Amino acid sequence: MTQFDQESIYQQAKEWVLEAGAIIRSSIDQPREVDTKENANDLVTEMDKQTEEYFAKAIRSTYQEHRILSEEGFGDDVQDLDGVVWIIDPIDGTMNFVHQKQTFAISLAVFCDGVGEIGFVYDVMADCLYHAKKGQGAYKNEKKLDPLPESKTLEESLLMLNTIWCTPNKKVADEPIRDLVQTVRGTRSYGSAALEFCYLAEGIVDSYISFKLQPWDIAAGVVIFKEVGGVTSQTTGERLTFLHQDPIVSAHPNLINAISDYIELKYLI
Ligand code: 2AM
Ligand code: CA
Ligand code: CA
Ligand code: CA
Repeated sequence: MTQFDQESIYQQAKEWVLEAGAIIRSSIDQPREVDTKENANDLVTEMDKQTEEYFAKAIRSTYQEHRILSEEGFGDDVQDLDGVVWIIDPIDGTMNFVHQKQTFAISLAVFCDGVGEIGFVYDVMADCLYHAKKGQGAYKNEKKLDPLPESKTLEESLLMLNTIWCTPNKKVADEPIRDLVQTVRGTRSYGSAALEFCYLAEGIVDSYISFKLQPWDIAAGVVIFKEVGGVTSQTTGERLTFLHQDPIVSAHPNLINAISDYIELKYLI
């Protein structure tokens, strides 16, 4: 078993997350170099790269044996989760960062032998830090978050999803999604998966479905949400891989049951 000093790594990671966030915040109004990746709406900026490089340098100079799984290419070629792996998205919600200058986050998780031990999601412009250590509860800044309520029904819940999936779409079976949308009280879409998990943890929204999230989009949020009793799995019911893109559903277990009763989640992918 790998040695893991949860408290000291947590304190070090927190310092780096707050520092990286302060740098982004101080340059929010500077002109951006915006490039595209897989398609015209898949954006990346110099600040995504600069921030990831900041974390990679800091981690490598402090923890030589740790590995990094991250979005923008400064990490390692990670094919398994043995040992200590930092899973990092330097800016989650790049479209929000570019267009709205708010509602984006740094997402940083530390896993040990495949187990999520530490999660940080930092809403940079709000200066709001969501954080958790495995087994010790989830926090929004200094405030401990309450366990999720047991009794909420689908009809009184808010569902987060990408509204484009409710329109005819070759990749996703849109009819069950439309039925679900018509059953819940309302839908929301915030544009940052990491923050969406934190809103679940806060209890201000209730369930989340997304089809193509990467490990760095979800790792920290999953650690945080689990601490209030939330469950996240693949839409097939299988465990998350944290190694490649997974279709995910996330909610209190009772709501996950209600969603899977209502529509066959396995048909959604
Ligand atoms: P990103 O901003 O780090 O790319 C947007 O709905 C959410 O989905 C964000 O968390 C975004 O992360 C994530 N996402 C994952 N893959 C994406 C892609 N190919 N294009 C746009 N957003 C993506
Ligand atoms: Ca991206
Ligand atoms: Ca992301
Ligand atoms: Ca990103």
